Amino acid sequence: MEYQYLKPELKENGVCVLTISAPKSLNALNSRILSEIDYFATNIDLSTVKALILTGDGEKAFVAGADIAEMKDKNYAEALEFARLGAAAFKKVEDLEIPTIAAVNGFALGGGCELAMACDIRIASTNAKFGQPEVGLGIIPGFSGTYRLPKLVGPSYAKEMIFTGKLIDANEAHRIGLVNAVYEQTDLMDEAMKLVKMILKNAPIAVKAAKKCINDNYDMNVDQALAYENEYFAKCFETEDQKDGMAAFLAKEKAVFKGK
Ligand code: CO8
Repeated sequence: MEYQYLKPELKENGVCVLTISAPKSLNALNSRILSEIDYFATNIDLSTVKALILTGDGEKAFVAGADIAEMKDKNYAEALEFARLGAAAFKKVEDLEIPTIAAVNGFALGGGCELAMACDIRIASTNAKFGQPEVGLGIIPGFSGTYRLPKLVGPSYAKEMIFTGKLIDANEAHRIGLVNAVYEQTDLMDEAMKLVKMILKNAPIAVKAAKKCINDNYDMNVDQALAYENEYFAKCFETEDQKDGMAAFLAKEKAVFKGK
């Protein structure tokens, strides 16, 4: 697929910066962009790409939501198809076997907030604004916001955001746990890169296993979740990284992991 709206750039250490670029509509998600995100997540070459930073083009918006102009005349069946397209694409982003950071550089509204929430970690610029304003348009979050927002901030803040449709600023998003940190916009991408580099110093198979446990455990009961974690913990002992990591610690050295 030839990208019209995505700009993937491979940076140092296998870090891919994926920029969503539809600046005339503040990077609003039309069905073509959703298909491109789905294609990107399906076809990403994990032998090359070791981490993903997702951001929006320009200084004003990460993603200002689903494309309202495209949605406005949809009927039930078309809306269902559109919702499923977005939800499936975002689930593929969530399931990527590499760490993903949303660098939220402005408005992250509706589908934009939902896309950020499909990433592992969110950091924001001081001008970022978050919201789920759908009920003000006569709809509800349709790209998994009713599922992921309560997981991140708890049901009470999630309901307040979704029922009121109000926008919150980056500091408030930080306070309620929707973002991990807030930076000046000029520093945002450097900070995202620093965070990724800290993660990439660690054993990649272990980071991947931790991500899988955290993501999958949420929907299990406690016994299943603990057994699942036990299994992934034990599997780490079949890796060279575990042997190298522990040997390096005991030798008072820094491990250099091979990802094997
Ligand atoms: N869709 C389409 N176009 C948009 C969107 C959008 N979500 N957001 C902004 N734009 C366009 C504007 O129409 C405008 O276009 P033009 O220049 O042609 O008039 C351009 O971007 C610039 O926007 P503004 O002039 O409005 O810029 P402001 O700085 O005045 O305001 C805001 C910025 C506050 C971000 C404002 O644009 C806004 O409120 N946008 C809409 C935000 C919103 O409601 N988002 C949620 C959309 S619904 C959604 O995401 C549901 C997801 C699940 C769908 C499931 C479907 C079945």
